Amino acid sequence: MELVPVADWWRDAVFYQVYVRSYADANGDGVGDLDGIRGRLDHLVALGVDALWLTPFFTSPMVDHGYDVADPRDVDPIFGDLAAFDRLLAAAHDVGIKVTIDVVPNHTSSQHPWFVEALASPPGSAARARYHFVDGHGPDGSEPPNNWPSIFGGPAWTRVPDGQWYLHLFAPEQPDLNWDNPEVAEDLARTLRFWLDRGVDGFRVDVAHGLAKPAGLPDMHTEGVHLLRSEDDDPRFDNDGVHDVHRLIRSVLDEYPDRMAVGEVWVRDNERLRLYVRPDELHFAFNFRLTEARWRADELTEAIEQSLETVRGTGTPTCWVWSNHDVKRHVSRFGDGLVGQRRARAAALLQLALPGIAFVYNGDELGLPSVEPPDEALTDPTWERSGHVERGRDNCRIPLPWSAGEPPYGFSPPEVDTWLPMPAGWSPLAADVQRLDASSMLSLYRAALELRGKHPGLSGDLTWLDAPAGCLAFRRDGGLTCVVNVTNKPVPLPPGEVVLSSVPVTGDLPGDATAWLT
Ligand code: ISL
Repeated sequence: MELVPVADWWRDAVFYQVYVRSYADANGDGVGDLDGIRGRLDHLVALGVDALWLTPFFTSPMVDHGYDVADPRDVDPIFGDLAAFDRLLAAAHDVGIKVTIDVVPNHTSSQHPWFVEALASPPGSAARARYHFVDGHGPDGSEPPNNWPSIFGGPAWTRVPDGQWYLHLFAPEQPDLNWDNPEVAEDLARTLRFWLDRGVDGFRVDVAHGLAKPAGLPDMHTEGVHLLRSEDDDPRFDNDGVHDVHRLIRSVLDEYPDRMAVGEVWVRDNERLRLYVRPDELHFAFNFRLTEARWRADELTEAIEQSLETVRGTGTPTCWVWSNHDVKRHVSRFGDGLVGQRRARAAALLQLALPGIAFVYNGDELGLPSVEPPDEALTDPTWERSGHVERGRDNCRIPLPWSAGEPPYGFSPPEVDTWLPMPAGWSPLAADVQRLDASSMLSLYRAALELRGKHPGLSGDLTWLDAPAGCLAFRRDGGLTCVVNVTNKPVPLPPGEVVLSSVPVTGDLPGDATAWLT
């Protein structure tokens, strides 16, 4: 057979985000791991995804569950070792699934050797210059250098015994790197090559809009600033220097064929967001508008139009995401219970009919809701940092239920406490239950991904069609029409044959439902 090179495999790929702690636990310690993912690759093959995004599995004290990296070129023992990673990569490639991994260039762990050295070194030293060590304000320097809050709560500055302060946009255990220091760039390039040489297919760049800091570290207005999010006028993020970092990342990736980088860019302005996907920067950027839209036709339409507008003329596809490990799951955002499930089914068919890239967060395919653990079980640093005001993101990180029964539903051995408690009542959501049920969320995802992979109707651009009030309708150039009824009343469908629908359709399209027609 002649091998035809496939251009830009990621352009219409379906990525599956594996939150490594929560996907599958092979060694039975209550925490997911790399061998666990390998052991459950069959689920991903059956689902039909093209690529994985693995959240950080690097050496880490786990203050922010791995987003505090002490060694970016090794595997934390809780997740396995480099050999386990290589085994997973090989196994995924064997079944035709690409593997992309997180890279965390905004900060390190406070236990990274660089930061340990910085603490042991005097103010003004080369070791301190890899981070943002600054003298404080006030006669004795006892006030922080500026008024920035940390994203997780509390100030973004911590004072060290000799009187200097260091910057951490996240937890104090996550000191921000100084991207004006060439050593920082060299080390990132080394990390990228380390994993590229092992064979990874690409990277998800954490806090891709952070990295560069504004000259003089000016104060910000703090009124109306929320934990765990930022607005476009926030000086902590989206500074122009960030683009140098993305050009560096791209230049390294360009040394290797067929690799890509996607940035976690929380920037809402289209013009500003578009800058991240210039030809010598990120291959594509997350667009988070769907995570912020409510289940209303006007908000969904606006989110889609703006997402398409962001990339118009750039040659870059847009990228659709309902949920990830940082936001409340969309089943819950859309109302929980049967209503949330029903809307999430409609949402899945909407997402998978849109042109571009789709990210499925582990558990989306099972229709998992967000579940708040009890206070004493919370682990997100935000809970402590906010003085128990903001519960944080544990609710969307509960381990996956694999088999029917009681917690931990086959995630870990029965007697083991999972790292976050799994709720009662998840038996119907378990993967082995849904696998056998043609009407399950899992079966819907499988059917949609199968069609997406082979149906010519799902190619080309999108054209909006007239739709009844409260509905969305569009046609792909390839000929498939997608109609989403965001109301709770049936609406007539346009002529055509229904090839897939989120609920059974006989005639009209019921409320909170999506149909694909040809
Ligand atoms: O809007 C934000 C700032 O602009 C925040 O949402 C921020 O982008 C986000 O919290 C960054 O998240 C990523 O980096 C964090 C980690 O805790 C998250 O899990 C990760 O997705 C720190 O590494």
